[in-house]
Amino acid sequence: MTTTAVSPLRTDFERSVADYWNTNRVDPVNLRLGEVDGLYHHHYGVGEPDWSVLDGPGQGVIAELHRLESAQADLLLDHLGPVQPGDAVLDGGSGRGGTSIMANARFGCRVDGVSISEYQVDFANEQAARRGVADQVRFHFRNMLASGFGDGSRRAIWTNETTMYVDLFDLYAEFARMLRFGGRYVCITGCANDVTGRRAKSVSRINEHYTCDIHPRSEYFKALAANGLVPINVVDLTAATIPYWELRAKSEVATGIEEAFLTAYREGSFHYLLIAADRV
Ligand code: GPP
Ligand code: MG
Repeated sequence: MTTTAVSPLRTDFERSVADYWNTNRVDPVNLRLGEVDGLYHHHYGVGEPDWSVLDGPGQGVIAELHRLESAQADLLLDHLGPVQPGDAVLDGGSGRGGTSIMANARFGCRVDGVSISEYQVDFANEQAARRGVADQVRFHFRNMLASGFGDGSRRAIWTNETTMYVDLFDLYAEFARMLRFGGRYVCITGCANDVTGRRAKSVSRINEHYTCDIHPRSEYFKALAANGLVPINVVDLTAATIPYWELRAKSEVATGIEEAFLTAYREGSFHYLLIAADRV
């Protein structure tokens, strides 16, 4: 594990977030899916499920949920652009490492992941070592708001469902500093609908469940524009993620948060969005 001399946890809020991820270790919805092929994700899924898995043993449902989550990470990577083996990229809020390991497998690039959960950093480094890619994929106990990588050092940066933990203006200032000119930023996130979603109960429930603070959609575009990040693609993935939640609600690893997501997406108070932007 790589640590910085000064703790990356700067506020009580950050300490409570780190505490959530450090202590929430027995999470079958993430561990059992990860055990399918050793890619451990902390994000949701997209695409049409094979509903026939519901007629078979529970393991079939687990494998199908995992396939949809890996499809989500693949979709994110599709938007990163032509990353080359010599490039360095950054995973902001890298969790147990799934997206980072997939990025290295696809592009052969150097990947750094940062997380404020020491447990997650250790877990993810173990996965990289197990796969024999620890020299190319490294996870660090650092705060993505001040991760310390060099100016212009990154060909691409992504956040896979992690931006609801931070101030977007601070985050994109830091990302803009590290991205080289023409570098790509890709975000997948859940965000509140400015039109109808700011005070939706279902969104509040999600915030409470994960100790996060979901931003309105508008905040993303304001913060990107303020930091020289120009959107090239915006994809509303809401319809593509609803079936994942429907399948998850029927699975043996449902956590109880499924109905809140389904309600929020169906009532339109909440969107699942992919945003790709270029550093200019
Ligand atoms: C967690 O994924 C993801 C978040 C905490 C971000 C919140 C996402 C939104 C779109 C609002 P996870 O895989 O750890 O969650 P779970 O344990 O429920 O599968
Ligand atoms: Mg999960």
